[in-house]
Amino acid sequence: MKTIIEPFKIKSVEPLRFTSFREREAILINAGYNLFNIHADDVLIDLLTDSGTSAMSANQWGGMIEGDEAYAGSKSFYRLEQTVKDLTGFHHIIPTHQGRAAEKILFSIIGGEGKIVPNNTHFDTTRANVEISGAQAVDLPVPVSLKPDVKEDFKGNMNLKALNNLLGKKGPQRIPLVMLTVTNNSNAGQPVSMQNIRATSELCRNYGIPFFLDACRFAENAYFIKIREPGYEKTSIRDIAREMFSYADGCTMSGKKDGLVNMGGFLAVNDDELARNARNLLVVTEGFPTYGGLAGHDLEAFARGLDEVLEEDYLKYRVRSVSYLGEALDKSGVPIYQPPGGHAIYLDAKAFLPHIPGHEYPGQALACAIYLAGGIRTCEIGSVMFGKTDPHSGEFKAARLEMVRLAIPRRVYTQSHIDYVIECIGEVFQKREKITGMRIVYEPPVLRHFTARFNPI
Ligand code: P71
Repeated sequence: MKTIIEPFKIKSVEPLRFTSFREREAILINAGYNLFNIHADDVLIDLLTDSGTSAMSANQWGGMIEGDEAYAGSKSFYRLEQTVKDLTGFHHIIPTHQGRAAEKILFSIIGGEGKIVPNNTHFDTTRANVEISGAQAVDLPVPVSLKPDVKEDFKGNMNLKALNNLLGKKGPQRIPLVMLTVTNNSNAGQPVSMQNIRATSELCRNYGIPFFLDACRFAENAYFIKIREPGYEKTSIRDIAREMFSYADGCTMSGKKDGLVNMGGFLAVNDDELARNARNLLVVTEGFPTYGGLAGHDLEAFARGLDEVLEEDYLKYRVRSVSYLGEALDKSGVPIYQPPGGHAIYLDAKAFLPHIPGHEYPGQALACAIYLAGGIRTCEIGSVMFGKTDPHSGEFKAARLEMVRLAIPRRVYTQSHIDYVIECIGEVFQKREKITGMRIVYEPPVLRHFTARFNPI
């Protein structure tokens, strides 16, 4: 059969609430045109993020009941620890409540003034945690990643030439670690090839610099390697993932993505002293080293999720259903970042709204227009998230790309939900000339996209 179906059936359902166009107009005004401020109840299809929004399996829910709530030495922790060790081969597994807590601990130890951290592309929280330590976060994506309409297999790759230059110039004194984000979320969820992971690792080794993965979406990345990279067609996803981790000295992980859980994360490292320092910080901010910031039932569900996510039927459905959305939008003429990523479709807001300049935030304008048209919540990944306005001179620095992300929660929406999204965005595209830009009327000092407020121009 050619039809790829959801490889699950639905046991428990959650009703959706419909709102009218009029209601949504008022909701947007109240929210200061920031979709993070909208009550989830007022959202019909929520594509804000794929983070922590997965539907858990019956097996995971069963595990929640069995979760061991011991303060120290929980059985569920040891189960998670073993699962992660089997998968990654790392020596020390340090649980945290989510990915950014692992980042905070890692960069508090190895970051600091004068340090530089290269990454294929930092995601927002990673960048914030590097910068808050006093260090500088440097993005080194491959040049083709800046071309939304060029279809290539591994547009998430690290720019090895640029990395080599930087490592040669600054060396291990200034660069405490190199990170590679798989898949590359800020670059449209594009995968990184095994060849690129291996080469990045080798470069780091030559300079004596530790190499870490930001592993949030490691399973989706492994699946892309399987279907796109010669030589991996017959390798199991687990073995591909193991090989990916084998090149690294550690990783940060948000379990809220490919861990298939609503809360959870970890920091994994090989270095004994780094692990000791991390656990010392952990007890102050997160909790005892056998639970981090998590309940026993979270640890249990996380361990089970990390096994389930490696199932090939699941990953085939996952990647195929995301590209189904991308292909349909493309057919309607809607400009998307090509090719479709693993967890999301990214609309190219610059091409969608060529009449809105960068400093009027075309991505934010488009995200609001989509909510207004059909109650669909998306996320701007452009100059609101990654641009900057100098507080003194008022000078505006744009992000490299202006995008709106349609992130697909795992195992949550069916094909007809996605068909509704396709129809709605097609309609917005027909009426795109009417959409106007946005002005920021309030912004906080860091991670402004979460709480900024806007007005249409
Ligand atoms: C995503 C998120 C969560 C998020 C962040 C900002 C705005 C909206 C939603 C989180 C990531 C990530 C990567 C590559 C680390 C984190 C932090 N992504 N690295 O994509 O994508 O993990 O959320 O568990 O703290 O929607 P955390």
